[in-house]
Amino acid sequence: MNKLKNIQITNPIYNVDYLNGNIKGKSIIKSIKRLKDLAGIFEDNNAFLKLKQEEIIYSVQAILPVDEGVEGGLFYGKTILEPGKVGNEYFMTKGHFHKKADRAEFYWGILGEGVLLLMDEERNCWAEKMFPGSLHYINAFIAHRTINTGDVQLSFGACWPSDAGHNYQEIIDNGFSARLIEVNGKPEFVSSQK
Ligand code: M6P
Ligand code: ZN
Repeated sequence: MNKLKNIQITNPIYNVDYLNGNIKGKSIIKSIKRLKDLAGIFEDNNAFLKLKQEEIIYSVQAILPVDEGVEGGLFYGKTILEPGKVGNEYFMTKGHFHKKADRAEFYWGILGEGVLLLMDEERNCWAEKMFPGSLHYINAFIAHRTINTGDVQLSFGACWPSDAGHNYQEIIDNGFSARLIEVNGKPEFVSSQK
């Protein structure tokens, strides 16, 4: 047996705190979405305008080991979505199709409870429950949005191809065909005008 002295065991570049999903390591980017960044997403615009526009609705931490758009790499993210509502509609992410629409993604629940809203290109919607340990395979060609239905922050992880990109325009123009609102203290889907 020859000893290989030139192979070192090093610490990994990234770490995940398993209690809260926080990621640590080199060049992690953070982006914040305030209420004002979500104009046009919620149905009740009067209720929207009455809320503090600077309020943080969600923040994303992400590891981008390669440049966005590069084929073959992976991105890793963690999102914290605050609890709350605009009128009777729960706080949610903008949601998107992928720019390269044939790219898939994994989401998983870390803390809190919520709903993953999914929509195909024919605008058919369905939804999966999110909770600590839930795991969601989001197929290619499927738009995805997360919704916090609980009283505490919803944290979830994500992993997606580095060349997937985000197509927000379709959602800004036409929205999802279903909205999740609170009725008698419980989430219920209603059809969406936009
Ligand atoms: C996850 C990933 C990211 C996405 C983020 C927030 O972390 O899907 O790509 O940016 O959620 O969602 P959105 O881009 O729809 O605001
Ligand atoms: Zn995505």
